[in-house]
Amino acid sequence: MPRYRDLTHTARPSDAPRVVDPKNPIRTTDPGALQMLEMIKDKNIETVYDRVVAQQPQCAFGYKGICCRICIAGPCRVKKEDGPGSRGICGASAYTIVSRNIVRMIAGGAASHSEHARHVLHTAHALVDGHADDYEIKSPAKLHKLAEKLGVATLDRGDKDILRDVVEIGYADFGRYQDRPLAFLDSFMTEGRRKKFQHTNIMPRNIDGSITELIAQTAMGVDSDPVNIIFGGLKSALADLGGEYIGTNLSDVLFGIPEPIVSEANLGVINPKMVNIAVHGHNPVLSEMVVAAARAMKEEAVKVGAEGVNIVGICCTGNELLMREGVYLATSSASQEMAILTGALDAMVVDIQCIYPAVQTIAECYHTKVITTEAIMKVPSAQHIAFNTTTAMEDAKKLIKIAIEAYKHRDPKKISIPNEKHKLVAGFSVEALTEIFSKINPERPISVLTDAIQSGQLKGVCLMAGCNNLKRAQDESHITVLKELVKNDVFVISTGCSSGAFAKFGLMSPLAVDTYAGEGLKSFIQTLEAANPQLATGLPLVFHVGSCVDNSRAVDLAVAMANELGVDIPKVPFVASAPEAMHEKAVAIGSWCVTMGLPTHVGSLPPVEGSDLVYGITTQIAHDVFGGNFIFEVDPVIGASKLLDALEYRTWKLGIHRQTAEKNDTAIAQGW
Ligand code: BF8
Ligand code: SF4
Repeated sequence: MPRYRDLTHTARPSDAPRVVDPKNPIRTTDPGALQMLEMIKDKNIETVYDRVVAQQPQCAFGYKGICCRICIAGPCRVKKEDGPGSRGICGASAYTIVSRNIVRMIAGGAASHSEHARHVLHTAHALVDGHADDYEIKSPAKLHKLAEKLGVATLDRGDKDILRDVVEIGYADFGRYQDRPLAFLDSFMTEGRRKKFQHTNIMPRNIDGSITELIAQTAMGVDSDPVNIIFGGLKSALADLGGEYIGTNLSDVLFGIPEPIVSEANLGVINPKMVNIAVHGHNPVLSEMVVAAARAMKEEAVKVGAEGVNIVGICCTGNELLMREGVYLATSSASQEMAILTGALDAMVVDIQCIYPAVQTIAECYHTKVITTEAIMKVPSAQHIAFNTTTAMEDAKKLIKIAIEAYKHRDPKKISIPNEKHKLVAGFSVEALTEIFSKINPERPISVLTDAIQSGQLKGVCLMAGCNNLKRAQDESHITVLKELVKNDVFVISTGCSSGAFAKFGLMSPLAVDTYAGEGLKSFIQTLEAANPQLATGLPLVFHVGSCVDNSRAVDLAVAMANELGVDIPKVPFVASAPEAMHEKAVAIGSWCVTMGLPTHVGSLPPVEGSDLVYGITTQIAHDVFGGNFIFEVDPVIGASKLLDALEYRTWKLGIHRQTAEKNDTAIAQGW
């Protein structure tokens, strides 16, 4: 059972307002977006900040998860405590309806992440088959490491041969029918987690089958047992993690393992003197090519009077390129429309996921071309250029040409770029972090982190992840949770739009360490810097580990810490937080975080409050079974305090168990 130091804190959220200022359209704290809103205030331009206000109040049945639309006898709503109104037409109870709805969100998330992974896999497959000449194996080291984990022979073999076998295993992971675990997932698991997943029967054997099974399990008239439904959901959540693992690792093989890199973030990175192209979405397969094409086409931009081509990123495509290429991050999820409103964005090239259809509506008031590139992602009126890995560079050049042409049609009167931008240091793959730690302890690099926690210098590690959700002002919860954690000496790693928030606010900079880090964290970072003089840039307050699929990197770190400490993940002082979760992908990630044994804070309530049973399973019983649990808390200060309690409890218990093991000369206790 989770325990909180403040006795007024319970597994239920505080009574902080669920939707802050429901009528206030200034629903952002991002300084770049705020400047933009000021610039357009008399222009009658509709943005996401207006639409979220227009949607208030939102449907309470949907909010609590007690509206069922799974068959067309419905929609059915749970309207009463008892009697016929307390169930759907088929007799489904609140707990059935709530659990079915939430696990279908996990299926959506798993499908999204794995679709991304499948594309990277197809690209690697095309490369080994000789149909993707514009790509290469940029990191043979990563390939060899991955092959070793997957049991693929490497001795006296060419890299393409090795990659072919790795790709085959990846494809098998999508559709395996033999009773064997998903290979990519199994390859990095701790022994304790492996046993737990087998024992609870949630170890997936494939990705596609887990998702399909879950949709079938939750169809009208199939499973009505909420516990069984939730366990089905957790199997898909683990399939989601397997997909993320494929995505991250193969992207590293094809595009390189991220290393510390300097860049800048917020709307001020849009350069009025250059052809500006925003790449938006998630998939590095396309955007890496756009970056390469832009470098090659500088002269064509100069011919139309620009100084060159400036690629800027939005959302996780932005994170992928920031991590590996140092490409500027223009903005993140909720403020994506703002990039077009600068009047200086010549094209927005999108791939998949988190792209508001509204970008096209806004682009029509400007010269900006929105270009979709994937068969499953089109927007009415936007131009579609099918992107093909076989003709990748040619396709990317076509996109740049469209942007250069659009540049000629800019309206100078409409250009207004916020002057907001901040320096940052990103690129902290687990390999990069390990390298930094190894300068202090080359034999056991991760002990540098775990020793700092056990000595009390650090309180633990927190993964901060997730989206924007405008029920509260954009980025406010990300920033507040981060400040509370670092003030209390937590080593924070971040992904996705959480990273976006920190980058845009200047908190991903070495300069922020002095201002915001507690004494323990500050001295820890200073020790790392002193041991790593080659990192001329210094180290940031918060360590960017990548895009949303790169949450798998956080698991790699948690596993490495567990192995170093000789325990399973539920005993490691490691927590997660998604202060502004929005997407189905976030529901899938949060669910596998809990299943992997992490206390996981979510700052926007998912639709589970309609069933006390489901709420109790996710926030309390999950802790007994898996060692991780959800902490649903909308107030970011209270959310952070609950995370700190979870870290403190773990460190205390770990210390007690270590002392006892040393005293009695036994192995460390594994219970949590
Ligand atoms: O995949 S954090 S809003 S961009 S879903 Fe989307 Fe959420 Fe951003 Fe990245 Ni992740
Ligand atoms: Fe209503 Fe049952 Fe159909 Fe859901 S499955 S819409 S509760 S009849």
